[in-house]
Amino acid sequence: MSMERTIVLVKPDAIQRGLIGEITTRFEKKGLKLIGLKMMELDDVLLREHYAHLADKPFFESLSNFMRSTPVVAMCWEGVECVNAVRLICGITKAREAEAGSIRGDLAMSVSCNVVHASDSVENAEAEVMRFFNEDELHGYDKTEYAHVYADDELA
Ligand code: IDP
Ligand code: MG
Repeated sequence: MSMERTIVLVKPDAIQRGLIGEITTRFEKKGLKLIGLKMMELDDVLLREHYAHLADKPFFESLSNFMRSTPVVAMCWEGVECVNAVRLICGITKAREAEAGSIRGDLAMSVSCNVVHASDSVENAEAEVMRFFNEDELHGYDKTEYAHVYADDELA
């Protein structure tokens, strides 16, 4: 089983609505390890790269404006196969149809203002870790809780 890293962004709607703590708590309670955390402003160049798969969509401009409307909180989480686990915790893009219990399912109603971003594959997660964090902003430490979150063979 592979130890993975993934990126979560707390989006401007969540910043405005005071949901940073609520969102962070869900990943902490899941048993994930926080290895990077910062508030940052996203610029056009970064957003064009980050949302390259949406560049020709009619909503790209408003998405970009939305993502630049406040700073975001960027987090890097680590855990066994955590890329998929974090996506499940976030829920599907269209928040009003997202499963109850997920962050989007519980906290949002919109397709665009859906409170969080999460990396969607192991490959994209690694690229996004590099995109949002410098190496010296990622912290290695022994999370003693791991002994209770995982069985020994899952950590081997
Ligand atoms: P994801 O965030 O669930 O991975 P993506 O398809 O990668 O979804 O889209 C990135 C972000 O672009 C969404 O989270 C949302 O904020 C915005 N977005 C996606 N589709 C639409 C749309 O149809 N209308 C408006 N905004 C959209
Ligand atoms: Mg996406």
